[in-house]
Amino acid sequence: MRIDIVTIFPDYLAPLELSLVGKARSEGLIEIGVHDLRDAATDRHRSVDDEPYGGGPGMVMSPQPWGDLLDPLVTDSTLLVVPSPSGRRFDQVTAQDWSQREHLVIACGRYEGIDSRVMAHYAQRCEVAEVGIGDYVLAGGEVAALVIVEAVTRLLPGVVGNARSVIEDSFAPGEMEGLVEGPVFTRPPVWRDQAVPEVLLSGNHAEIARWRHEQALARTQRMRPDLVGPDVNAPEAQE
Ligand code: 6GU
Repeated sequence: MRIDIVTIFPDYLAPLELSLVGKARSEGLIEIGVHDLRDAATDRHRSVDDEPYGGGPGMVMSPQPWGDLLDPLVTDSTLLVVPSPSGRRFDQVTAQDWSQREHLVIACGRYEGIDSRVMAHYAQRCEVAEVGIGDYVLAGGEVAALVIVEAVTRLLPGVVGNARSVIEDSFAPGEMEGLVEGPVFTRPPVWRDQAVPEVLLSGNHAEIARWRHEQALARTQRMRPDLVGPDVNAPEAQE
């Protein structure tokens, strides 16, 4: 897979040289290109934004630099990703889907966003997806691009050493589908008066799997009731 990222802050994407994504790049499991939008500006100030038509606060990113920079990057098999707080939510299912694509281009907007005609134009040439990463407002798409690249990269074959850790992730389809993960423990067996739950030391794998599922369900009910609906065993649900 190849991912091209377009931004006015290429340095913001330096973390993509580190850790899991950095290793996947050096092993040739993914190619990532970072492009400075200002390289496509035509005036001596390298401007990429202008005042919004119709008035209002802030600035809007001009279509010309976007068009000039994206034209040579986009093919009909590209998925053009536009991070935006007004996009549909980026989730694990989306990450799974995108990890099968051959080419993503991520267009990071700043200010009040990118002139809407850019998305309309490229929607005629390739698939375009506007996505947000949560219900809060960031200063630009770069952090979302980091999130998307990491979530997608770790799903590529050969990137995560233990394939089970990807399969058994929170939100991943399978046994724990729709649940967040429960608590985990490692040595020592007692730390500051707290013992590791007995069942995990029992060696009974069926019991352990059952316990983990119970814990995952309980934690999901507590932390993410939106994922499982109300707990019918909770005291306030009785009577
Ligand atoms: Cl993708 N961009 C910005 N600017 N803010 C966000 C977001 C994206 N997702 C949530 N908030």
